[in-house]
Amino acid sequence: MAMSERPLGVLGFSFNKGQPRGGTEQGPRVLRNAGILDALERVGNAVVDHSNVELPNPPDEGRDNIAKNCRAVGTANKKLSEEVSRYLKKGERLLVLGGDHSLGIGSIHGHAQAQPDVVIVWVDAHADLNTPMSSSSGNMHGMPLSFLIRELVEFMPQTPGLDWCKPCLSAKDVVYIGLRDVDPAERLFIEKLGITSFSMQEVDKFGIREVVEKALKAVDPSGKRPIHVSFDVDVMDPAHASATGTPVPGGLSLRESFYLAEEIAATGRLAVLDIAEVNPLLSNADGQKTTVANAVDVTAKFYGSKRQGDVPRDYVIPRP
Ligand code: 4U7
Ligand code: MN
Ligand code: MN
Ligand code: MN
Repeated sequence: MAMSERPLGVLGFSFNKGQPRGGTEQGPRVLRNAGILDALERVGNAVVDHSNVELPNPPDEGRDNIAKNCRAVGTANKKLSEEVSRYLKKGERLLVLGGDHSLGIGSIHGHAQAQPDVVIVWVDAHADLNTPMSSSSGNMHGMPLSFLIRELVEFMPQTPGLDWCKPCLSAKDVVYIGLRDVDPAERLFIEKLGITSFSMQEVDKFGIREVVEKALKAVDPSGKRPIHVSFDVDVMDPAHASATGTPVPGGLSLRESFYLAEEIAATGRLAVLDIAEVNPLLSNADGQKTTVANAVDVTAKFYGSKRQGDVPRDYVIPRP
């Protein structure tokens, strides 16, 4: 079945322990309340809401590890990985609503179990490639890719809660779009491993159109492999997404975000989309509203909503 005809499963990942601020656990609720399911159905997707992933009780952490809350992050993501791979194997596409971006661990790990030839488009102001040892914050939302990329094993310590997570990606399967706040070790890893990356500087230089084209070519010249987009809302400029934990000035405009999503939709190969780091407890009332509304609108573009206008399946022109 063509990818875009598969049912679209929606999984909430109500989780905040990959970073220090409360609120990201409310991401799935505020996105659903803002009508995300309806927006997806309107443009012809067969949406199946699997509700939120049931998370195990958070284990005792102790103070023995540099990756903060690693047991909670590990056990929650193990569950997410299992659910993602189960629904994909049933033939669904999946939308994962975060939750903080540590969800990349479970979402991508699960995806790779079901579709080993997956390619990753990481859309973020940050590279999220710190190892527990290179991280200056200890926050695991800044580390997910380090647990997934094979070439990094020699830099990875044993991390309690994450023993189940065996790296499942090659560096060449990953491409970044939107970077503008990258730590020294992350920059070195990107260079040493040859990860393709389009920072905001390249967006300025080439324009979003060429960046998206080059990014997809780099990661899959054949244009045949399933795509996993991990979209951190902080990739958008804080003018459009201020209700998030680590906003960085100088980000994607709403139009660039829409264009990126429309082009990914046009590939017909989007298998999993993560929407991460919406935090409705940050910013102000206006910022919260626009962040959630923009996240919903961008998500709809990833699944076929168009700026030229949509005609819902059951629409009938009113007659006198
Ligand atoms: B997000 C940071 F140091 N790199 O590791 C870190 F700048 O999921 C930020 O992209 C990580 O929002 C941001 O803590 C993680 C920091
Ligand atoms: Mn980020
Ligand atoms: Mn991120
Ligand atoms: Mn962030």
